[in-house]
Amino acid sequence: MTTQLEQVYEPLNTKTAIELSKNLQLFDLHDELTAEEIGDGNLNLVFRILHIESGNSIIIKQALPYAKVVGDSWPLTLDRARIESESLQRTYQLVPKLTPKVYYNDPKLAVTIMDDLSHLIILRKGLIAGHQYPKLAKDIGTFLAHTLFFNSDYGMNQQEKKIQSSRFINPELCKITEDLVFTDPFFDHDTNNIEAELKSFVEHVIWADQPLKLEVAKLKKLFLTKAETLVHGDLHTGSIFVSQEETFVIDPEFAYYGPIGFDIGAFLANIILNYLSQDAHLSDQPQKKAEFRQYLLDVLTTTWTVFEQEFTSLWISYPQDAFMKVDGFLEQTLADIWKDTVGFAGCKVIRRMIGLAGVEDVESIKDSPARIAVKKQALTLGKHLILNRHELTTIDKLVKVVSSNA
Ligand code: SR1
Ligand code: MG
Repeated sequence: MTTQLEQVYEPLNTKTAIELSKNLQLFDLHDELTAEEIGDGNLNLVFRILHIESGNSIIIKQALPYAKVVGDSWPLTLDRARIESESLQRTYQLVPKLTPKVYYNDPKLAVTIMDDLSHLIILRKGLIAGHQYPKLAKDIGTFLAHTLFFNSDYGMNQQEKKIQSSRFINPELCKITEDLVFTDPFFDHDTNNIEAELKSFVEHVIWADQPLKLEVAKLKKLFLTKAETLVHGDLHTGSIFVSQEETFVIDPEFAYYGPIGFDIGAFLANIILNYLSQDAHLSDQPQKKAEFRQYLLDVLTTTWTVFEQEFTSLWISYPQDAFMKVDGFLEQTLADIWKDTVGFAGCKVIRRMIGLAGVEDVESIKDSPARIAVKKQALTLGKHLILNRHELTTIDKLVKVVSSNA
């Protein structure tokens, strides 16, 4: 399908976004449409196109050639839009109920057109408001098991996996993660964003700790080298839409071939950060705080448990390698995934407290001493996860550490 706009890249506006959707015959030429730019992330434009009469709507997402969060001084590849589109389409093959359908993508325009999910809420916002989502943990556990298994050498033809992995070489977005998650927060780097009251704590507890740095170096090496599966690459609670009935994972522009534990660790870390933040958000409602925090702990447990059960069942049903029937190999693989998960979760917790991009869960705490207290707890906990990941061998042990640190 050709469009008038596809030859030259230029950022869309509400008018050209409507034109594009009509040129693509996603709506009729004479339909009365509205367009709204609703992107609140760090990197892209997101337009919601609505046909007022029928209520039908679509999302047009367009990558900008720079990081929106910083400005045009930080150029960023448009190829991430292609990677996001292809990742969404692959994921839709595996878990169609948990990922939006892509209707069109144009690598030159850096555009992906997909289902509009704006009847749902971004999980981070729902959790900050103290809402519980009964299907969330089972859905995310299932999402993780199916996507991480079927894109790996365990669940995909091993030659096809090599070919597929070549389409997900994502050096610029990986570099953002290498810097902002694994490197910069552990040194006095100018990308960090540290509140004045926290600076000396960070100097002593994070930057001066050489054993911590050694463990982070090992985790960064895993991120750099362990090309196990196609990961989402940025699976925080801002990348998930939810309601009481539905769960959808969006935004895989950081997708690449990396360690299985990376996505799991990212999700658990963001649940942990919300858990810690509720100390402040629900400080005047102790009963609700206890109930909501128990819900979040259950999310941690159920997510991992469902992942482990599903991954095991897929391993038994669809083995791609003769060694997968050897006693002990599954158990060893799961133990390695879990250990990586805990370490990555620790890095993700720390980066959100002192790195370039914070999280609303914590930044929205208005009371400054309460916010600093949560950040200190998070830094202490993140460090504990990294240093003790070899001993924190079960989800129950992790949950105990989270609940006893807060
Ligand atoms: C410059 S991008 C900052 C962060 O936003 C994304 O969601 C990723 O987490 C990235 O590290
Ligand atoms: Mg994102």
